Amino acid sequence: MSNYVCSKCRAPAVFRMRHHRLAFCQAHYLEWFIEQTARVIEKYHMFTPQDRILVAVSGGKDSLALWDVLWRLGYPTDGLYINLGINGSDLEYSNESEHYARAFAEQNNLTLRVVNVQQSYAETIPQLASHSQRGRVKPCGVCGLVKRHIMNQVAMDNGYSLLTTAHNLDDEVAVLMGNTLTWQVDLLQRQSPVLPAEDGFVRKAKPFCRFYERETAAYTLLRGIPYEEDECPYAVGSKQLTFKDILNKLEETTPGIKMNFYASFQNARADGYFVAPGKTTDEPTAELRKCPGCGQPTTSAGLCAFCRLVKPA
Ligand code: Q46
Ligand code: ZN
Ligand code: ZN
Repeated sequence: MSNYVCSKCRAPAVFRMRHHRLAFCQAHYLEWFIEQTARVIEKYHMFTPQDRILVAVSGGKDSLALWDVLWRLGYPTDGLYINLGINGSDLEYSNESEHYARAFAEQNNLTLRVVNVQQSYAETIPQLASHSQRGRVKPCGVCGLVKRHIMNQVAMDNGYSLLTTAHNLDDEVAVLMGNTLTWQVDLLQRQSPVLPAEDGFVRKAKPFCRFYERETAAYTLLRGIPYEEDECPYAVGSKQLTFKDILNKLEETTPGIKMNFYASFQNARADGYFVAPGKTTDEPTAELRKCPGCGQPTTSAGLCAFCRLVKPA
């Protein structure tokens, strides 16, 4: 890296981005990263300082970086940490992650809301998954369902106008690849950097959707934010990671291909390529009803999938 100099001040660079043809020293990288986030927020009309923002925080590098950048930009934010109860003898993944989320909030004098799945619903995610999985090994489907439900519920119950998540470009293109391979038009239609609020659903935004994973990691490291370095044990061998590997190989030979894939897709989406007849781009394709159990919107005729899965503790 010492061969490169900062594009702004000519000091030795600590981080280089080939696809942008930029390299930065520590101070100018942190500055650039915050400016780029502000640009994305503006470009997609994500939110304004008048919003009350709930940041989904996992204790990992991306979500803590997002919370850090948003408060530095002056947005009013609270964090939400969901303890999934994924704790084993080798790795107390959920408890360790909670520790990092709490430490960050404390250090920066920010409010963190914590929902403990086991305390609220009597069972951990692996336990909930074990009797609803029909032989599947990974609890990720159940985990995703529970997290989406809790995030929306906490946001709606506490008057937040917006939920932000720290999905980065690598996450987005891996999902895009999966949805494209199976040609899930309804999911493609809704894979947007920002989803407007609709009856019972809070507005959602992904301010990091145009950052490569290594860029968000560099921000967290250069800012010196302690975070949970271990991955969730259930992430190993996931389809998402396989897609990420393939896309990383493509990126090595063609720098910028991930950004191109994502940006071209967003242009096509904005041009209405994935719109069902008679719909606008952000409308759900299926009709929604109110769940009689929790009040959240659902496509089911009776209880929603979450209420069928859990019983309050
Ligand atoms: S936390 Fe949950 Fe992920 Fe772990 S169990 Fe799967 S979905 S891998 S983002
Ligand atoms: Zn510099
Ligand atoms: Zn419900």
